[in-house]
Amino acid sequence: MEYFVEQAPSHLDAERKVRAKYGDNARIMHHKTIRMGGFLGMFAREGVEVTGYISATSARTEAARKPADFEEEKKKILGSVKSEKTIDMVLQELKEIKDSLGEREAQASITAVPDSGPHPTLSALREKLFHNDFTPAYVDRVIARARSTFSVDELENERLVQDRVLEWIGETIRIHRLSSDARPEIYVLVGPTGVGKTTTIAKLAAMHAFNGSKPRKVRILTIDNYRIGAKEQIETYGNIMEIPVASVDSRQDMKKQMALAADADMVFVDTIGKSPREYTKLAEMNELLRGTGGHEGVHLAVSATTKTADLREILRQFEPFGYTSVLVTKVDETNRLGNIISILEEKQKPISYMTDGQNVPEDIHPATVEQILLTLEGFQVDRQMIEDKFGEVQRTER
Ligand SMILES: Nc1nc2c(ncn2[C@@H]2O[C@H](COP(=O)(O)OP(=O)(O)OP(=O)(O)O)[C@@H](O)[C@H]2O)c(=O)[nH]1
Ligand SMILES: [Mg+2]
Repeated sequence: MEYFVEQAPSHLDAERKVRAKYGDNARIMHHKTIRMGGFLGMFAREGVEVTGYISATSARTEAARKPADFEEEKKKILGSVKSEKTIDMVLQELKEIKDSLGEREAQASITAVPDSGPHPTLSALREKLFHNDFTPAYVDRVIARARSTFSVDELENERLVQDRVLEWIGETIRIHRLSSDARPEIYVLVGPTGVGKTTTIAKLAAMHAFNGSKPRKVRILTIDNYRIGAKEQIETYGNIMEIPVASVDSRQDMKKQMALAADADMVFVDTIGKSPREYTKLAEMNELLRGTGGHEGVHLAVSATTKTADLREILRQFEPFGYTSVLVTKVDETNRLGNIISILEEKQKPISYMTDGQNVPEDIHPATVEQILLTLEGFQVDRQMIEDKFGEVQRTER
């Protein structure tokens, strides 16, 4: 079997290149993102490398051609043989060959189930999904579903296809809303270093403390006493917003502070940024957080700019905290949320809030399916349709 490896700037270009070079029998098995061009590692651009093989489905045409050739061969052979006996033997042999050719033809017609390659609408869809950083497994599932859902005529209607696909993507997004009856309601934010936890805690505290006609009595706790300036950072926000801030450094201390905050409606807890690989420190912090009375209110902050593999790792390493939702920060720094959508679906985790800037308290919004779909590049989102489908039924977890 003949194999090939081709590189191109995009998936669509790679598919076109393969079709042009190897024809319709080329089958792409694997694709990966690579760095192309550049000099000494600089100025390299992102591209894709596809690997595949040339399918043998052309056997069908070969087999179809054989019966005609067979008659010619028969004439030639019969013309060259002398005795009757020899002719009988040759005829028998020819019959056997003919039977075996018939089998091959039947076989070829089975293996050559019409596979005219991907429809252009599906190729374009695949390209758009990859462009938005959806994982290969997610893309394959969407394409397989599209292939089995749409007729050839429907595939000609790109708008219809993309509207349905947006609905499918929307169905994979789960939304979490704060709806605890506990008083005070506790919101602990854990996550890797520098994702924006402290800034987000300040935004959340402000959002609820100055909630128009329904202001809530809010407290902030921080367990980050170790790094220079960390405590001051959250205290500065607290002072400006006139929200009390206290620091905690042990499980007992946490219990004490929780008792002191018994009159509050909500307690927001900022934590120390931890690399998901600092297992011991993560365990210590987990122990300290138990002083809040449980895991109910733990949420994980991840940055929208995190690489897919790292995202998967972070969600796994913070699992012992029993986080109930994921809060996505720095959405303003990327236009590609496909990796977030794919990994949250993979891990079956809901999303609660999204932050999109450094301004406190403005740059935070409760996540909605519509808002997430609107970030996708290359898709025209029919807001009314999405609102009708997902507006009311924002699934909640807890
Ligand atoms: N662009 C952008 N920057 C943000 C956002 N949220 C926070 N930041 C910035 O990210 C940087 C880190 O924010 P912090 O709130 O200190 O992050 P942290 O997770 O508390 O960091 P550690 O406590 O060190 O783990 C700051 O410069 C913030 O202004 C956001 O939504 N968008
Ligand atoms: Mg911090």
